[in-house]
Amino acid sequence: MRVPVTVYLGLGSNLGDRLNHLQQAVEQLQAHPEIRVTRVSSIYETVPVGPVEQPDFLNMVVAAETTLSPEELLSAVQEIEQRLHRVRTIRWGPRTLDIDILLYGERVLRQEGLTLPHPRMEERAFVLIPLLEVAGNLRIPGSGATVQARLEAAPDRSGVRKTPYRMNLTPVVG
Ligand code: A4P
Ligand code: MG
Repeated sequence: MRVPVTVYLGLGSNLGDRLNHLQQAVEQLQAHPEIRVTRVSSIYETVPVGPVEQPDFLNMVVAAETTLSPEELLSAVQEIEQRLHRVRTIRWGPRTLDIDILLYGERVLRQEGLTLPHPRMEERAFVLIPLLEVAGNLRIPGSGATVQARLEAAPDRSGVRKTPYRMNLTPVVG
């Protein structure tokens, strides 16, 4: 038996029914036998960061417990992205659903196709603000910085606005 690890996932959508995409993603994560979603952040409307001009995002962070390995978790979230018909045209471009693994316990990893912590999370307020809500002011493995300290330096803070939307977190039965 593997011991469950606490992970944080960043969710984003900026195409179609954005709220519904986030809701379905959380439901599908919860439905996975080896993933238990424990907390969900508020939902934020955020100005796109990066070189591509595109519509505003809805972003949120979920905390979960999982017995999957980092690689298995990446496959699981990519499968959910596929199921929600993610259209992946250009890198950093618009998408129905993006799920990033932000943190996998204390793990620091740099391998082909998977970097932990997520390589760009420490400079992104659209990740750090919802992360602070569900994780508190934890230290980010590797850099050792707190979420709050990174947030104070994040250039896109003014582009992140809390919405009144709330995600329903349906408890797992059994
Ligand atoms: N990959 C490596 N490490 C990870 C990880 N920790 N979690 C690899 C997830 N994936 C990881 O990602 C490309 C590859 O990254 C994957 O195949 C995986 O093996 P992708 O999701 O296919 O492509 P992408 O998302 O277009 O590129 P990328 O580099 O992941 O972009 P980001 O960093 O996710 O940024 N602005 C706002 N306001 N809100 C957003 O959500 N998102 C992006 C995308 C840009 N601007 C944004 C937002
Ligand atoms: Mg991504």
